[in-house]
Amino acid sequence: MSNGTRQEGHMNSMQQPPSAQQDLSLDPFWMPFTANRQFKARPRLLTSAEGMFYTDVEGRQVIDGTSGLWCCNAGHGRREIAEAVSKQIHTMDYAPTFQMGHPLPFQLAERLVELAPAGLDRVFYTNSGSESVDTALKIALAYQRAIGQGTRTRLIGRELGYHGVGFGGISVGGMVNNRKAFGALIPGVDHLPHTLDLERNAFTQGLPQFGMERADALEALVTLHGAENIAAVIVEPMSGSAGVILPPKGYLKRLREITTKHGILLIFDEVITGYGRVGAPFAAQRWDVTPDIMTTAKGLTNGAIPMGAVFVSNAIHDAFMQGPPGAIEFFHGYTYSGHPVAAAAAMATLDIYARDGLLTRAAELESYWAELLHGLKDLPNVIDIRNTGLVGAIHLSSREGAPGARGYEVFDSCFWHGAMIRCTGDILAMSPPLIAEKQDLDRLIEIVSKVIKQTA
Ligand code: PXG
Repeated sequence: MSNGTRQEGHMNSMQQPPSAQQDLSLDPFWMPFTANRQFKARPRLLTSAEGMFYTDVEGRQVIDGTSGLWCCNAGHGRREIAEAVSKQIHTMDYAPTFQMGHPLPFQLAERLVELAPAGLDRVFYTNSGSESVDTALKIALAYQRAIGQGTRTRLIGRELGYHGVGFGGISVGGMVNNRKAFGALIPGVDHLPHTLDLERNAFTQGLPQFGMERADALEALVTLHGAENIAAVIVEPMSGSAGVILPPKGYLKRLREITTKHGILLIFDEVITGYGRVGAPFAAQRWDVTPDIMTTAKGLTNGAIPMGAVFVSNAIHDAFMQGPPGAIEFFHGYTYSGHPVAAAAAMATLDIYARDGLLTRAAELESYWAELLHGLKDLPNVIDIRNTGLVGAIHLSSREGAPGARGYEVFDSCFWHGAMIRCTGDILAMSPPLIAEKQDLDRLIEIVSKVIKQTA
């Protein structure tokens, strides 16, 4: 398999010794959101997963501090999901949902709307968070047109927002590296200011006290453009990817008030916050603010099979159901919208969430988790600690001239010490599976604490 010219990306004895991986070529796979050359020089390779733990190629146990990528909320190796997937793939591997149907996505939608905030009674399926976001933005634009508000074409996102990687998502998103190489993006987009405020809010447990007034920037945009030109505002109730940035107290309610007042749709991107992460099925319920559209993915299938779901209010859905009944109402959808195998995985996942009470478990663990996290306050280079539900961030100061270096080193070293966390710049983020026991959280924080102390 290997040849002399491509040795660089192969695992050899200088790198990792595992016998089974000796022949693995690391070259052809161009890895996403990864420093490919750095990774391939010393790969972190996982081979199996059970409960709270991954096992790597060397047989090392690595505690999962991030639920995969914020998606394996019920932990790993859930037999019920594997069995549901296997049964479905044997019964019917695939069936279309364009002008055809099969029962599973209907049954799933019925269960999903029971979990969702009251009023979000319609579900549109996608395969990922990025597709959920682009779907939501398209629904918002087409809805405004359907109700005779066709001048409402502008979209508003937020600085530091992450809404996936489609052109819609990066246009409303606010993380510079995800945008700057990709041209003009979609036109007519503005951004609200983000709500990270270390000066006023550092080391707050739970939602920060200060910053609600940052929602008023929306009024300024209405004054600038005219409400009649604005279709929708999209925000993550809690920004995950940018490093766990929480909504200040009263902020989301204020956004709801301003959007309602001006006929602007409010979209919550709950790709991370959905399915129990912040202590309720959705952040909308935890913080008691109901959007018009809600995007989800990740935890919907416990990460086992790709699937996303966009929740939409009846009013929005009904605005499309006009004209002759033989007309297609919304020219949008994916080959795999409502895929039977993904739907089966989602049904089994919802069964687990319900049976084990996982969608509210983060609320039960929240204060224990907060105490553990905030116990790291006095470690070197720690400038803020943030938490809600079963999410936490440790914000490290940046090394002079090398932003992100310290964060990456801690992340990498944690892995070799047996804990998987995430880093974004110099912010360490954690979101353990909702099945975590207190001793799992202890173990995770112990490793992170040790590594922070060891890292200059
Ligand atoms: N919206 C939000 C709020 C997200 O967090 C997406 C959309 C896109 O989802 P897909 O399924 O297209 O990736 C996300 C994804 C991290 C991390 O470490 C976060 C995400 C993905 C990968 C890593 O913070 N969020």
